[in-house]
Amino acid sequence: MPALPLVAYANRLPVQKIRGGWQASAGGLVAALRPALETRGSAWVGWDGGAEDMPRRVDGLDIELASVSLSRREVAGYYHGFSNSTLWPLLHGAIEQPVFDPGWWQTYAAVNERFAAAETGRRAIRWVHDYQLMLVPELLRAYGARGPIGFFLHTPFPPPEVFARLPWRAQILAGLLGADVVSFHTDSHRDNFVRTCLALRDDVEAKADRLRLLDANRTVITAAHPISIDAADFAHRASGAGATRRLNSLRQQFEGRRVLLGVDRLDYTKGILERLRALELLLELRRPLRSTLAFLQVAVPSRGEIREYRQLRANVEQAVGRINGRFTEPGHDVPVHYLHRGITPDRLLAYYRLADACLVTPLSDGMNLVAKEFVTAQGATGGAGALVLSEFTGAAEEFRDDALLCNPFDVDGLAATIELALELEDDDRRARIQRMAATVAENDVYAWVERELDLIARAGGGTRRASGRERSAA
Ligand code: ADQ
Repeated sequence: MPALPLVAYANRLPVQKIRGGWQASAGGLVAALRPALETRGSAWVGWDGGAEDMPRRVDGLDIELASVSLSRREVAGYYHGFSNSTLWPLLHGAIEQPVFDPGWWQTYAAVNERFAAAETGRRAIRWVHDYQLMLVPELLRAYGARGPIGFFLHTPFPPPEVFARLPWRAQILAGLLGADVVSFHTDSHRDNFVRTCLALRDDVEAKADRLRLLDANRTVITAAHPISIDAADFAHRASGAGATRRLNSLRQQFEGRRVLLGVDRLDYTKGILERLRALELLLELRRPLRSTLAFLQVAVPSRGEIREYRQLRANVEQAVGRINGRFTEPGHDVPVHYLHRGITPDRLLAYYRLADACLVTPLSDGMNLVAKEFVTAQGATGGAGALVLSEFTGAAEEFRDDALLCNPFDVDGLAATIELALELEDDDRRARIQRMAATVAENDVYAWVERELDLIARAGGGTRRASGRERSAA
């Protein structure tokens, strides 16, 4: 692990408000970065989320918080606007129409400048996260920040002909190419990025994992490092008393029914409507399943400020009502159990253990951690659940051999795959789960952090660990 301090950049700071103060938030990225950050006197730059009393330090978290405050107008333009209504749909292959608004773009650029200016003093490894901050790498370089710069994109990167629609494509590419390392979850996202750079810029040459910027006389390394979860902790909690207690009562509630599970943020990329249509078709074709199957969909409220998300919620609720209206037998349970809310970690673990099959069917998804959580929870407890997994998730690259892959746009095909998931022999399903759980355990989130930071530290030039040869290559 490299020894320079680390400055992380992400949209939000890694803390949440509790009664009487602040504490480290429970999110996966925070937990994953914490060991690397806390051992080196490090900092995290992020939006304060509107809090007026954000402290510089929080008890129990040895990280300096460099907060960026945003006005309501900035939140509207930078966050709801350009990040979530322009870049998010564009990066997911324009499955919803991206909105191109010059005012949002200007606000996004101005807010990215504020993030970049927040912390430039010390020599450090700078690790910038995700689509909200795509201009930050170049800005850091322009502001003279010392030390190597890495960027990790948590979403997919689309093919050049889709990215090329963005009126500010040149600026976004220049922003990213300010980094020494630009990383993605998968080779196909990385290849799309490399092809886009070659198509849209005439000063770039590509050789293996290196992009040579001829005018700037610099090299940018591209990488594919799939993110993961804290597998050991997840496995431990999955078999813990809290999850087991909840599982026992769920087993009683769902007695006599096989359970299909969906767990997602309520987002149009996640393919929830397509999943419901496939279930509807299955119940239409296979009458006996109407009284022996339950579909449990947990949908975490998300981005309700944006019209497409409100529309999605209405469409999902309409579909759930339609399916339950069509297939509920009087006196029996409904086929679709729909929870529009977040749930506690133990409850989530109990659902993962309960499920006969988990339906992870996004239309497009950078990685999808739900798939990794499901196989880990099942694997740790001897489960024999099946994973139905969209081809269009990053996770499909790692689980290609053992998940039941599907094309979520093909409703008939998806219905058939769900049926197959229910029909596989238990031994076969258990063996598949064990192999997928082993893959996650071998490549956990700490391995991901280490691979990323090692590469950034070596690539950036001027760090203590970089050899002369590597420095001249960079
Ligand atoms: P997301 O789009 O948010 O992440 P995902 O990777 O599935 O998608 O992570 C969702 C997380 O939220 C999981 O850890 C899950 O347990 C949790 N969660 C979901 N529903 C919940 C509920 N009802 N209650 C409580 N917790 C719930 C983005 C990208 C992904 C990429 C990640 C990480 O879109 O492609 O995998 O970042 O890089």
